[in-house]
Amino acid sequence: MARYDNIEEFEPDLDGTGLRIGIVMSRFNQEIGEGLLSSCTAALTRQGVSTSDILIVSVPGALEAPIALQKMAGSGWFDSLVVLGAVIRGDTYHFEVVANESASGITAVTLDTGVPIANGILTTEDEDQALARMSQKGTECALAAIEMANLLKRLDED
Ligand code: INI
Repeated sequence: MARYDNIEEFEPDLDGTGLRIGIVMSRFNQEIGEGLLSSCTAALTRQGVSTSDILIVSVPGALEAPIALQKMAGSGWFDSLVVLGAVIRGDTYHFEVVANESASGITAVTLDTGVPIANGILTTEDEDQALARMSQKGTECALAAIEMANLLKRLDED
């Protein structure tokens, strides 16, 4: 339903039929990664993405995610990518380095390649916060990946 008369608007399209989705999961804080992955894959298939059109790869930590995403984006096979993981504050400055560098690397890949990436790297104070957020964040990322793949296809067509 259009918001305004005489102004075209693309509605969010959450139909995952035919879309090819790549997922990169960080194994650091693996329990959180697995929780994110489970809600993400469930949401993708609920929206119509075929299991044979999903590829899951894992990396040691969030800092390794951007290069895996870059390779997958460059393959030309994926309509959208999702990155999942958790960076949990410890006692050292390393938290800031991992949280900030992984996020900026992920943004650089998506803008350099034009392939949408849903960023599901949680950055939390402790493990409980990450456990509380993982199910919703995995679902959100699946929906964001589908919506952005469809939006970019639509913008290419018109
Ligand atoms: N990687 C994460 O994914 N989460 C973290 O919380 C984390 N911390 O806290 O150190 C983390 N570090 C590992 C890092 O991503 C790299 O794997 C490592 O530095 C080797 O390059």
